[in-house]
Parts: sequence; structure tokens; C-alpha cells
Amino acid sequence: MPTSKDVPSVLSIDAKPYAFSFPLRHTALLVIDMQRDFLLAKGFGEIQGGNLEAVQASIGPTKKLLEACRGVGLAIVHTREGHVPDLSDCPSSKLVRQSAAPDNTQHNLVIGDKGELGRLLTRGEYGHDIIDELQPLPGEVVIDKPGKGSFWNTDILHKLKARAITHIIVSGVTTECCFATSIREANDRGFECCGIEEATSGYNDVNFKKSSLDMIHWSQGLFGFVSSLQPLLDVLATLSISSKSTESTPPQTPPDFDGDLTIPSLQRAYKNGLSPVTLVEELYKKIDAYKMIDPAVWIYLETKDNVLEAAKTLAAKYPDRSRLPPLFGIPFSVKDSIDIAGLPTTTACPPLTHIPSTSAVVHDQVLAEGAIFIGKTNLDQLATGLTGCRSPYGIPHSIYNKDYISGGSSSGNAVSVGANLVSFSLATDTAGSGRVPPGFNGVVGYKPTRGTLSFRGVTPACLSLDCIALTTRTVSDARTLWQILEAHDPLDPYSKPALTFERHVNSIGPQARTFKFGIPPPEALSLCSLPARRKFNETVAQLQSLGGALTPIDWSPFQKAGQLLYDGTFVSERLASLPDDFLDRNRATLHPVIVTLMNAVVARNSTAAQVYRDLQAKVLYTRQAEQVFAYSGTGIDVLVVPTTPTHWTIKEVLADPIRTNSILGEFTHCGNVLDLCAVAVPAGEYPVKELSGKDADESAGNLPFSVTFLGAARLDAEVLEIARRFEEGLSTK
Ligand code: TIU
Repeated sequence: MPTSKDVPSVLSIDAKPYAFSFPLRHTALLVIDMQRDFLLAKGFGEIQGGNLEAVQASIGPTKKLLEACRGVGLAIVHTREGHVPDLSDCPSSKLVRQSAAPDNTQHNLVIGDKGELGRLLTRGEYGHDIIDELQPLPGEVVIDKPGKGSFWNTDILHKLKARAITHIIVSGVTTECCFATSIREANDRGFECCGIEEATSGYNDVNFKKSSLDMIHWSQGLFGFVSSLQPLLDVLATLSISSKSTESTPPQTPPDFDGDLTIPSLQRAYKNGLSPVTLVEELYKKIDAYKMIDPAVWIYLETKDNVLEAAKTLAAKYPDRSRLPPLFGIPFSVKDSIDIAGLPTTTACPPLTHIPSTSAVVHDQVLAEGAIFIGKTNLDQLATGLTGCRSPYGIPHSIYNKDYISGGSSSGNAVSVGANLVSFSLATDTAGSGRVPPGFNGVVGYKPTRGTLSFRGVTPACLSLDCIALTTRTVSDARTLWQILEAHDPLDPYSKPALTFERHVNSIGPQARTFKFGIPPPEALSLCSLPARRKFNETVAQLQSLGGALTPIDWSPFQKAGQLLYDGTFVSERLASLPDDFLDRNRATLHPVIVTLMNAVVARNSTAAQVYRDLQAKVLYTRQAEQVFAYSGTGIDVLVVPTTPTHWTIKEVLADPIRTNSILGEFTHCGNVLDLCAVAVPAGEYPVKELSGKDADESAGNLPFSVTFLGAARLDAEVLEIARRFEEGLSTK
């Protein structure tokens, strides 16, 4: 992957109707339908009367193109046309039209019929899969499509947006059919496409190929661009050479672990030969050393021997370093409310401890991609709290300063990432638990839209508002994990459907750089400490310098929705997932602050009518917030808030646990009530003294400041891209 500063970020090749310019980081290669059914003898194409020799001409050039694009780390997307075995996704017209032609002699077999390569165009059959030469590598996207176009009834648009793709290099078969249709569909959705002449072919190239390609670029680029293969290979070759020369590792000696735990850095190191065993050895030195600094991070730490064993098994399973799964050897921790088969789940609440027989879906998903489990982290009891001071397993502190809180409820989780003990951590977020602790430890906390990652196998805090959160070092890492984990789970009743309405992308012109953002009004921000206000003002200026237009908004739905969470009846849901007599039976052993909180909930004697009023209010505020984020000239793209108004000391929280907690949630509480997605991003540091006002703190160093980007449900890709640009802007300052 190119890392050198010398590598130009925008490339340009000769094309029709004029040069095609594409930003490397935002470009994908699309390889359409290079399936046995279309390319091999006895497949669907030949049975339909296609000229196989013509269509096979694109295989060699497509292979060259694919290898060149892989070489520079472009996102690769393959498609396969075909249908589910019961053909319920196949329109009858597609099944019947050609065979019903009065003069038909050749369409004797139709989709779903048994041919020599298996049932024709049917998922799971041999003929449906991609030819051996072009098989996808682990981590590449494969889209199964029921139509000729790649976008009809698939999540390709979502997958492209999730990777911040705006430009697509297009190849595959057949030129006149799926290739042309897909380019037209992509064009409607705002993508800049360039078809590669030699890397596409069809069943009637003598008559159709030139016209099909000419129609794409006709009229100064009606649908897009067309280029020859060689200019593209030439420009990519110069890049691979410069990126190779920047990779520091000599080929013979496996590299040492350089301490950088971000996912792309480890991926590079593993590709160059780093052993996961070496990584684990180094990591456990750090983990052991950090126990002296903070003994309250872990509730369960896997033994070094077990992890070394896992690393050896992994290395043996994937001997070919050019075909590693995306999370190969990436170490991670798990909040101890998330199940791992055979290990106790405590939820920091000993009376609730159980040993599950199956793991949470998200845990299995990251393991399946090669990640290495290190341990389970501390949390506020019952995942209730934002301080990190409510656990019987001790009080973790901010990695910045031992007197300051780590934040909660995912306390150990954020410390384990912040202290560089793991690359990422799986957490949860209900009131802000996946945002506040990352904010207090200088790392990224991302809470995807609820119901887009499976919540199965997690102890609920407030089930209808809970979601999985990801703690990472960078926004890009959060995005990588999200792409791996996002999937509809039919067994999770809160899981949202996979397909949704998606907005177009802005790939070129000023719209590609600008965005509209809103912020809380001065009254709301007045709750912030002086350094938080100063840093937030700097953030606003930074966003403006990145092309952000500060836009006035109606703050009231966000403010009122936040109040519903603890001041309304919703807090009662925290008792709903526990046995009815749980509180009475366990008062003596629960954390005293949790008992106070739960007693207050019970004492309210909330009525069913009050609950319904709150539910109706939630729907109203959600609609009002949707208006703020509307897909229109007036809607904003993101809402930007300080992650927390201030950063308390542990002492301050212990002296007044409920009030300090409530203030911390001022800008996070509304997130799940309004079904928003959110990512908390580091936004610089300030001197401890600026917060404490004490000259004695002159040498006490800094504390981190964090801002959170919130967006409407399912606009995760858009929100993450703005957050990434903000993060990049800070790092290049
Ligand atoms: N029939 C034909 O030319 N093509 C297809 O049915 N699918 C694709 O183009 N992939």
C-alpha cells in the first residue's frame, strides 16, 4: 500500500472524452461477473448462444488490471450475477422472456435449470462462482446481484460509501449487458466511472463492443470515461515502485514489532513477515508493565501462553502472507458485558456472573477474520454510568493522568486501547459508554447506527437503546472494523434490514469537499469547562477550514431527547432485563451508586401511561431530528459536539457520583434515543492546570479533548468520512 508522501493522491490517465483523474484513496476496481457461467464452455452464456471466444478475450487483461490494482492497495469489488436457489429473487420476465420467443431454438435451458456446471446462474453452484484466475482474496468485497446492474437489490452502494469510494475503474463481462448497465447505475448515484477497454468483452463484440463503449463517453462523457488498459497499468506501476521503496523491510529478515498497533501498520508488518508470536511477546511486556500503572484495566486477562498458542495456530493457518484475512494477528480486548464462550461474563456485577456456552456474534466475527483475543475489560456495573468509578473491580484512570477518570461505562476498554495494549476493543453504548471513555483516553469511540451490528450475546443495559461500540486508535480503524462487523442478524430482534435508501455521493467539484455542520447553542455549551470551550471553538474553526459550513439548527430535539434518558421513564428499562426480584435480592452486594440509582427508579413508581408518553415523545423528537439532518438544501450533514463538557477527577466523582455522571452525558445521551450514529474523535489536548486552576498542576501534563460527530441513522459512511478528514487535518497540522 502506498505510504510515501511522494505518491500523488490524484492520478490521471488518458481517456475518452478527456483525461480521467482519480483520487487513489477514493477509487475502487469493480470486476463484474467474471463467473464460470459466463466465461466457460457449458455455462449459461454459451447455452444462451454467446460467442465464448469473444468473451474470454477479457480474462487476461482483467487479471493484469486486478493485480495492478491490488498492488497499490485499491479497494476491490467483485460481482456475481445469480439467484437464490428458490429463485424468489428472479423476476419472471428474466426467467421466461427469451425462452418464450416464438422463434426460440437456443434457450432450451433457463436460470435455475441444471446444466453441466450446476444449476444455471444459481448461488452456491460451481458455475455461479468466479473463474479460478480471478478468485477474490480475503478482505475483497463480493456482491451477489440478481440483476444486470450491480446496484439493483444489492448493498454495493453502501459498501462503496463505507469505503469512501467516489471513483470506480470498471471491468468485466459482458460489455453490452452488465458492464454498461452498472456504469449507468453508478453514474446516477454520483460515481465517476472509467471502463477499461481490454478488460471488458461481450458475446457479440463485432457488433456491440465499440458502440457500447462509445455510448458511455459520448457527448463529453454522458455516463463516464473509457480508457485503454496500458496507461492505467503504467501509472499504477510507478506507484507500486515508489510504495515498495518506502517499505522499510528487507525481504529476508522478518521485521520487529515497531510498537504501532494501528490496523494498516500491523497489516503491513505481517505482510512483510512479522510473526504474530513476536507481537504477542512484546505486547505482554507492555501489558505487565501497565498493571503497575493501573491495576484496574482487566477483569480477565488471557494468559500469555494461551495467546502465544493462538498466535502460533493463526500463523500455521495462514502460511501465505499475501492472502491474510484483514484482522490477521490484530490484538483486541472485549468489554466484560460481551459473552465469550467458556469465560465468565461479569458485567462488573458479581451476582449476575454467568459462563456462556456461545460467544457474542461480534466476537466470533473478529476472530473469524484473524484477530487475537487478549482479555476482558473493566466497566461500570451493569454498563450503567459514564465515569468508570462504579466497578467492584477497581477504578481505572485516564491514561493521561492518574487523578482523572477513565470515563465509563467502557472504562478498561478505552484504557486498553489508549495505553497501546491492544489495537481495538469491542464495547457497548447506551448513554455514551462507547464515546466518553475514548474521549478521556485520547482514542476513537464509534457507535454505529443501532441494529446494524449484531447485539446478540451481550448483557443488556437498556436493550431497546443499546448498541455495540468500537474503540480504536484511528477513524480509519473504526471504519475497517465496521465494514467487517456490519451485517443484518435475523436472530437479533433489534437488527435493522440490510438494504436501505442511500444518498448519492459527491465525487467531484466543490461539493466533494464541502459539508454542513451544526453545533449546540451557546446556552448548552455554557456547561463546558473553560478548556473545553476553548478547544471546541478551535474545532469549529478547523472544520470551517476543511470546507465545513456552520449552519444554524434547532437544538431542542437533541436536548429534550437527552433528558428523556434519565429524567424520564426510560431508565426503568435498565431493570426490565433483570429478574423482578433482582434488586431486592442483591442490594447488599451491588455497587452503592447503582443501588442509589435503582432505588430512585423504583421510588418513582412510573406508570404505564408515563412510559407511553415518553415513547411518543421519543418518536416526535426523532422526527424533528430527522428534519435537522434532512436530505435537502437546509439539512446538515453532521452535528458536532464536545464529547463531554468537562473531565472530572476521580475524587470529584466519588464526592458527588450522580450529578457528575449526569453532566458528562450532556452531549451523548440523545444519541441512541434519536437513533443517531456517532464517532468521538481526539481533538487535541490542554494543560491540566487550565482545568484545575491550580498552579501546583503546572507539571501535571495534559488532558485530552474530544469531539463527537453525530449523524442521522444509517449515515455512518458520511459521518465517518467527515471525522476522518478532521482527524487527518489535525495530524498534518
Ligand atoms: N447475457 C449477457 O450478455 N449477460 C448477462 O446475462 N450478464 C452479464 O452481462 N454479466
